[in-house]
Amino acid sequence: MTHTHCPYCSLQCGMRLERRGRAALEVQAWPEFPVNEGALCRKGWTAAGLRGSRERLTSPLVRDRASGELRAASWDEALDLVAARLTALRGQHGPDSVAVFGGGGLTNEKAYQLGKLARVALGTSQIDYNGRWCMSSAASAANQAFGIDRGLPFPLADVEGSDVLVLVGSNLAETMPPAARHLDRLRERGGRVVVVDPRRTATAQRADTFLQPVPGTDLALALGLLHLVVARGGVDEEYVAARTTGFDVVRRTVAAWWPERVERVTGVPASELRALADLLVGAAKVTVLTARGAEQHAQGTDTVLAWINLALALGMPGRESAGYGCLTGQGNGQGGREHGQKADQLPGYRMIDDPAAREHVARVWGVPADSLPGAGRSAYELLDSLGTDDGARALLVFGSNIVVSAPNATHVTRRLEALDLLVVADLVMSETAAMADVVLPVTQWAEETGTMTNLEGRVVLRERAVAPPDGVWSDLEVMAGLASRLGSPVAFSTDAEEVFSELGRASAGGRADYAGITYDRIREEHGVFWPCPSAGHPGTPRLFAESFVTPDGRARCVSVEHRGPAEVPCDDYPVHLTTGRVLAQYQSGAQTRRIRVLPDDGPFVELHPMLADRIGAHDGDLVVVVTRRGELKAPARVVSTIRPDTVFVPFHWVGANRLTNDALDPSSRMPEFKVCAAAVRT
Ligand SMILES: Nc1nc2c(c(=O)[nH]1)N[C@H]1C(S)=C(S)[C@@H](COP(=O)(O)OP(=O)(O)OC[C@H]3O[C@@H](n4cnc5c(=O)[nH]c(N)nc54)[C@H](O)[C@@H]3O)O[C@H]1N2
Ligand SMILES: Nc1nc2c(c(=O)[nH]1)N[C@H]1C(S)=C(S)[C@@H](COP(=O)(O)OP(=O)(O)OC[C@H]3O[C@@H](n4cnc5c(=O)[nH]c(N)nc54)[C@H](O)[C@@H]3O)O[C@H]1N2
Ligand code: SF4
Ligand SMILES: [Mo]
Repeated sequence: MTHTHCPYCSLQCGMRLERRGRAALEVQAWPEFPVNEGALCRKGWTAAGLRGSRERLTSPLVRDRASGELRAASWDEALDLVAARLTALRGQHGPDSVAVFGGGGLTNEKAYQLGKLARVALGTSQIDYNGRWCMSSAASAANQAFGIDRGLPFPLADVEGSDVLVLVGSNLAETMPPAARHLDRLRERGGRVVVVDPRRTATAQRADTFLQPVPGTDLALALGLLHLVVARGGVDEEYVAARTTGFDVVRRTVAAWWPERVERVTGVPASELRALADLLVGAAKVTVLTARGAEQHAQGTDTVLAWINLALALGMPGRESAGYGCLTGQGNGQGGREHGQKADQLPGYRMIDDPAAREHVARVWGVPADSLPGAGRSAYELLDSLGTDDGARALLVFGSNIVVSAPNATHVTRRLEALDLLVVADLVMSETAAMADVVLPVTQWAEETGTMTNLEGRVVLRERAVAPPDGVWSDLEVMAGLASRLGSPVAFSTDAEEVFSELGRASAGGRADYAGITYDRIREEHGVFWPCPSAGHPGTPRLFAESFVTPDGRARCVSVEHRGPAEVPCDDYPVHLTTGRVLAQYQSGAQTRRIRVLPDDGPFVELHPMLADRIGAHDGDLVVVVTRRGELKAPARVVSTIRPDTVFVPFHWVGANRLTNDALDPSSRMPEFKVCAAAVRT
């Protein structure tokens, strides 16, 4: 019996794994683990299904030059080949000709080691990861406003104590189902749940108040709410004066956002806005949580800043059971952004252009600080530059299925085709692995040990429960094998606990300080919250009670204006397209589409009966969605729960991202996954 955590989302639900026979595993409840109290969603209960799957990769594969097909190879052959080709490219075109792409599903140890592989063994600045497409706008906003980016600055269960919980662009009833019980308990206590979503989702059905804005207008909505809070005298002036700076400018900005103007932009009736503002002003404890619906926009950072301003004006952040938080998405979406796989970062959430940070990390790594490269390109910009004159010519992918999940995916796939060398480490033959020149089969979750940091900043331990299939290596072994073949000046450990203790030293003194966390402490304490700077430190479940992490300890109110989406509907593309998730599938589907008991019906187009009528489509008919970038044919799902001017397509299958817009947020570099202009026809 092994205590571990789910292989999928950021809730990192605790579960127990029981061995059945030689290799089979059975998932069982772990009721004592506080985050999910024994509950799991369908994906969690069925997670062991991929272990027995014939679709697991069990041998390295190398593309045969003559036939163009992938063929089995030994580990030595595959790694020697990769190292030789990377060395040749670096010799000819310099270190930035090799790029690395990571993922928020990787353990902390892997994410840390991947950053080190890039900076030390390859010397490249070109590393980024899929978290850029996830919560990066919220990260950018939280860093500006609070001086720190820990998605939730409090344990998730704290929301149960709120009087009003506002969920902006989160469908947690489908994306983290065990978390939905907090909504029910909050309401049993007499609290109110508010959901803001262009679709009346399963989450909205659990809400007291539902606002249904036009996609891409949450910023205007927040400005309008703050306008009304100011007008009603609802600003906590004492808190604003003592704990924030910059509110005067914000107050002036929102003066221009009267309810009728907001209604014109957002489609939310002024009466609903006024009712919500009254609810907020009358509440002692308000929590605002954003997720991808609000964040995955070219104005995602400013949108989050606007909602943070609202929370600050109401005097909430730092108060018990109140404040602002972001619902991070991937299993290690939080830890994955702290330890150096992001283009501009070193471990411990240190910035790569900070000389003191470079000195500290270089000392831990045993290399000179001036040997470390500077900041590289963000995820989409990195992919967009592949194979161009100043872009990389080789790409190593660990933990992302880019072909399915990147925006404007047809273009990105062409950039991958333009590479001299594509190397993919994966568990299965993902759509991206299928394009690779070299495929490296790696262990998964139950077959290896490592830590994850959940959406609350709680560092948890996944323990190995079963031996991996023959022929499969861990990512740490792959990285060590590559580093030595590349002539790395320092050794790379393959032992997760050893890597974790090195990571602790590298993070010491940084914003995300893990120095006091050990595997034993995690086992004993049901996880440890960072920052945890020393062995005797209890960890930090709650931040901001006394001060924020800015130089003067005050939160920054940053004045922002609504710009609207990069593409607005026109005669040719008259509706809004938005994208997202369904309960039974995870991300690009690489893992969950291979679990037979999970429904896998392919993409669909959700549209309102009025729109269906206008184009002459019935439920189940094939319809075509067209944008400036591509088209997708899929069955119509006619539902009255979506706005009549909006269509929704899940992104778990190839197709949705052929449609999406690669417009980027200027600060976070987040692509605009959640809105573009589209036409839909039969
Ligand atoms: N089942 C399942 N669960 C998952 C995942 C998965 O793939 N499948 N992935 C995990 C990951 S990595 C993430 S990031 C999280 C994501 O978790 P969520 O953010 O909850 O998921 P999404 O479905 O992407 O988007 C949430 C909602 O945003 C709405 N939305 C679309 N456009 C807008 C808009 O302009 N404004 C507002 N307010 N809402 C809008 C959509 O209708 C959708 O209901 O889920 C995690 N959990
Ligand atoms: N249209 C649209 N597109 C989106 C989004 C959206 O809402 N709409 N959401 C975006 C978001 S929030 C996210 S997070 C991304 C996610 O999109 P992806 O980055 O594609 O995420 P996954 O499907 O989880 O891909 C992980 C891949 O790594 C493999 N893998 C799993 N664990 C490991 C491991 O430990 N090591 C290695 N080497 N491989 C592993 C899996 O088998 C899989 O092939 O998609 C983004 N794309
Ligand atoms: S909610 Fe997330 S972590 Fe929990 S069982 Fe489902 S996928 Fe796994
Ligand atoms: Mo995500």
